[in-house]
Amino acid sequence: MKLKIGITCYPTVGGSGVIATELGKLLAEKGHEIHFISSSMPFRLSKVYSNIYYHEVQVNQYSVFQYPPYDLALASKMAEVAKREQLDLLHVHYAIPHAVCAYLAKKMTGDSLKIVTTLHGTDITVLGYDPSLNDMIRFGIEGSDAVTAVSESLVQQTYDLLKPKKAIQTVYNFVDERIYYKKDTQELKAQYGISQDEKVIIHVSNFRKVKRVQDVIRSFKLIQNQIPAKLLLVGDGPEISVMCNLVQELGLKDKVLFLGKQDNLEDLYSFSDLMLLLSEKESFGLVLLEAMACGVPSVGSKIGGIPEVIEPGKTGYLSEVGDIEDIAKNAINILSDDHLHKTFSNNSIKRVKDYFSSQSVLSQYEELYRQLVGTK
Ligand code: U5P
Repeated sequence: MKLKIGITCYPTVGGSGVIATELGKLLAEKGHEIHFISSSMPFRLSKVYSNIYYHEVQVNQYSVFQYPPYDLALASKMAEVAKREQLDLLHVHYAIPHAVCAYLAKKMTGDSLKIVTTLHGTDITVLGYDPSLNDMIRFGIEGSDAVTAVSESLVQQTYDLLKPKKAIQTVYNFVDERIYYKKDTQELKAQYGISQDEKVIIHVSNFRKVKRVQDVIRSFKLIQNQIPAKLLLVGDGPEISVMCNLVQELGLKDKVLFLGKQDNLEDLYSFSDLMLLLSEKESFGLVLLEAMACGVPSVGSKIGGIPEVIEPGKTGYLSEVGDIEDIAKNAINILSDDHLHKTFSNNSIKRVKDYFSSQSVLSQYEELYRQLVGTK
């Protein structure tokens, strides 16, 4: 059964945009017709697919409006595309505003269009606490035909916070194993001026406060006291200059490399020895999964969806948020024992294959679509 699927996401760098785009590509490879409906081109859609279409949402600024009506422009674009292309369903990523826009589009097109909403985190963990948005998020969830969330923890948090009368199913994030696997990138390691005997610790994020990059830097300080190591900080965001100052202050300038935003992260993961993700809120932690797929063990905080990704004592360790000493102890444990490191590395690759493979996640979404649309 081949379906016509509209996909809406925030196409900026971030886990939800990556997953929405990767899912669209995988669905297209299975023969489904995919229509991305968003304000700009999803960022990882870098080549031409004959069955992927892109419909840009344009927001006009009329003088009668004090604010550009993005939500309404998106809803009418969804309705227009759904009608013209005879879409079977809209799969939207983020409840606010996308699920609500999809609901409007459904009502505008005669009610037969199905809506699948995937919750990625911020819509619940941040917006869910805003009483002025609470009812709207719940409305978006309850107005969807099916709702998924990227971790058990996010499902639970959604029920606790919003108490929606709707079943929410966990469908984990995934990585494309054709891209994320361990390659020989030792040459690249040398180009960064990192010597063979130095361990490489990597952190990838959007450098927002919630990621607690200061904990990455402070625990690295303790780690490099005991083990020759370099820290790669990848990504960009509001905290970057604060972090540059901290590195300077701690005398780590020669050991911390700020790489900014990067593509082809698999090349960097491939010569890394440890991933640190020490956020205070994280609904999943896609970068952990990407690193694991490249054989990198990890230390993460014991919050949100991270304990569903890292298997403590097998693929890495969990520490309490902000417990720098424990984080450093766990990191040193992995980095100082080659045998343990190898075991964790192999276990990481296996865990991704067993629980987060693209094909198994793709099948779960396809099954969900089939249940909604029936057999055509
Ligand atoms: N990302 C990049 N380049 C960067 C920083 C992040 O491609 O410089 C990607 C990560 O690879 C990941 C996503 O897929 O953005 C961030 O996921 P999350 O931290 O929002 O879960």
